[in-house]
Amino acid sequence: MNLTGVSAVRAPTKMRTISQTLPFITRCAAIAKGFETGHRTDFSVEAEKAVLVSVDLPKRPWPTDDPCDEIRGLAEAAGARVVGELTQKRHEIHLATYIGSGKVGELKELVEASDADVVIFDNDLHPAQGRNLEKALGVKVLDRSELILDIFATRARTLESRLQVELAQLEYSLPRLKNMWTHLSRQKGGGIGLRGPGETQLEEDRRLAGKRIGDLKQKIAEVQGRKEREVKSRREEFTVSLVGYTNAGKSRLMNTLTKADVFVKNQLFSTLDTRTRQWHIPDFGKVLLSDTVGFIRDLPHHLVASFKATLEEARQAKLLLHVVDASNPQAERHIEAVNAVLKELDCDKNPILLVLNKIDAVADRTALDVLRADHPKAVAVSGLTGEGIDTLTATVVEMLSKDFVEAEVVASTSNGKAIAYLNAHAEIFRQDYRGEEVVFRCVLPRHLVHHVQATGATVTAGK
Ligand SMILES: Nc1nc2c(ncn2[C@@H]2O[C@H](COP(=O)(O)OP(=O)(O)OP(=O)(O)O)[C@@H](O)[C@H]2O)c(=O)[nH]1
Ligand SMILES: [Mg+2]
Repeated sequence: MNLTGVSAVRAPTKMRTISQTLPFITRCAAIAKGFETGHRTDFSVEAEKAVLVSVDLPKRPWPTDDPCDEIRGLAEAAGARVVGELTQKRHEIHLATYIGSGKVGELKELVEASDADVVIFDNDLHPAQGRNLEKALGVKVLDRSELILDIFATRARTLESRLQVELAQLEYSLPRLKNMWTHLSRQKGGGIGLRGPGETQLEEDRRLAGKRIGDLKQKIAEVQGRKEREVKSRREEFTVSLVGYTNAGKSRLMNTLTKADVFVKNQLFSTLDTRTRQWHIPDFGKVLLSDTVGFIRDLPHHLVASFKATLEEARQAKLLLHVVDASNPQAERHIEAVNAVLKELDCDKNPILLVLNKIDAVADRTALDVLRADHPKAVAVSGLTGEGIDTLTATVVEMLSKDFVEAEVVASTSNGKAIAYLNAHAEIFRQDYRGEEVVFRCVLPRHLVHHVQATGATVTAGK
């Protein structure tokens, strides 16, 4: 059988191992919650056989000649085994089923032939479309946002990220409740204007879901407040955040720079929680480096909103290192997608240094030259081999140093506060005693000048 656009069945992919501890608890909670509220929270695809569908639309064209590349990575990251793929180019979506009826027939054949348990769309479906497709295909149908939410749900480890994911999932599901119950009440013979059981249930579900959303928002606000205070307390430090597309190599770079041992894996969304480590730069000092959650194109909006607390470090960082996998043919698109999320998070005003990573793995040197030409200020490195790390370090120092001032500070010898402050935050070249006074010649972070002045010391800049 030769089905147009259907790729050969792929070899089985490896099963998820890292998320096997938490998902069970998370899922039980999700299922219990779904049971309580009557809405579908089972986005899970772990260990399921999946058929992928990608639709090319004028507004959302395929980025590569392998249209399922990214959704395949996502499905595998969620633990699914990809058993088939189907693609279609359309001018506009089919209102009822997203893809045309002929294609639905083809998809059904593929699902049956491959004995698939789930169909995953690379596009976002309207709830009614998902439902119609499920009816026609006889298997669970998920869209891209649901899949991303599932990955986040199974990877969330800290209380903070679990709260954030639950909120995103609930907010995603809430507008879908109505459709679901309208559908059921129609099945039960209820009609417009009739307050059938579905309608009562819908109200009850909405109330429960709304209450839970309120509780979650309050808890997240508490976490966010704590986090903001914690991050602000580090404002006297040099804070640098690694941001970038998922799988760009942020965690590997963090390990290379700080000799840390954070989790690195060739899969999408390995990191969900921000980790901060000290990075000692010789002749400069201590920098606090944070590794953050990766971004992806079309990241579900609710997820971005709820992950603001996790990204607080990035929001308040003095410098962002935007890491991009330069060996990926989609590097330029990844840069655009990351910039869009940074904008949404209000991080785009922070100084940003683009880091072209994985240069050891670049097969097409011309593509790298194009990237370099388009981003002349970018630094090319390999987190794996260490190539370019010295240049990266020097550039970071240069960018952070812009915020420095050479100064002469005069303090009373009894001003222990000023002396301790300078010892902690300044690079001191000379220290002379003049009677009751001590004179420091030092380099001081510009934003700390007023803190030194507040101790009663006199600061004369530019000496
Ligand atoms: N060849 C090569 N591979 C690299 C390099 N840096 C990272 N990798 C690999 O790329 C994969 C992803 O690396 P991570 O550091 O986990 O990527 P990440 O950006 O933290 O990914 P998420 O946390 O999922 O967003 C791993 O298999 C790494 O070993 C590099 O410089 N060269
Ligand atoms: Mg990571």
